[in-house]
Amino acid sequence: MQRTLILFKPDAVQRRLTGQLLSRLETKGLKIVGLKMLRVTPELSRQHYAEHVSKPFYPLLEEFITAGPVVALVAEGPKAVSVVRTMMGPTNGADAPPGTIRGDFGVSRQMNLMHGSDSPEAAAKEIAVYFKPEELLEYTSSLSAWVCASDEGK
Ligand code: IDP
Ligand code: MG
Repeated sequence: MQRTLILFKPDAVQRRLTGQLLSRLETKGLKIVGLKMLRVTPELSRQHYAEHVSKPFYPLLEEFITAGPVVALVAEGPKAVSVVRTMMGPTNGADAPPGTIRGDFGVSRQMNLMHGSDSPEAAAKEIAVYFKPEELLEYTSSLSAWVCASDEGK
């Protein structure tokens, strides 16, 4: 069982796609254990995108990610990190295949709607950055029994 950090980026919120994106995650069978709306500050952007801060595209990326509210979520499920990365598709919406979120909703390299942690290690760090422990809810979902077998976790 894994957890991953997801952001619906400002383009997704402004385009009123929050419901559709959340629905895709829920329909896939992921369990939402944390959910909130916030504004990414320049400081948080530098922390979140530390690996990209020195790249030429970073100033525009920071401008974009801080330009409006984001929705932050923690989703839980078997292989949640890779499941969400596969659902999102490649970074550039123009290259992302139909059926992926970036492929179905966008054509941009920057405005690609969604962030998903790229490894379990990154997920642990990012979850701790965006959520306090008490903001992550432990609960039993009665549908879990019909989402995967008992030896795959609930
Ligand atoms: P990822 O979100 O698919 O993991 P990364 O390469 O980690 O992609 O880049 C982080 C974010 O930075 C991307 O999701 C996108 O919003 C933006 N980005 C990545 N590469 C470029 C670029 O070449 N130009 C502009 N923005 C970019
Ligand atoms: Mg990345």
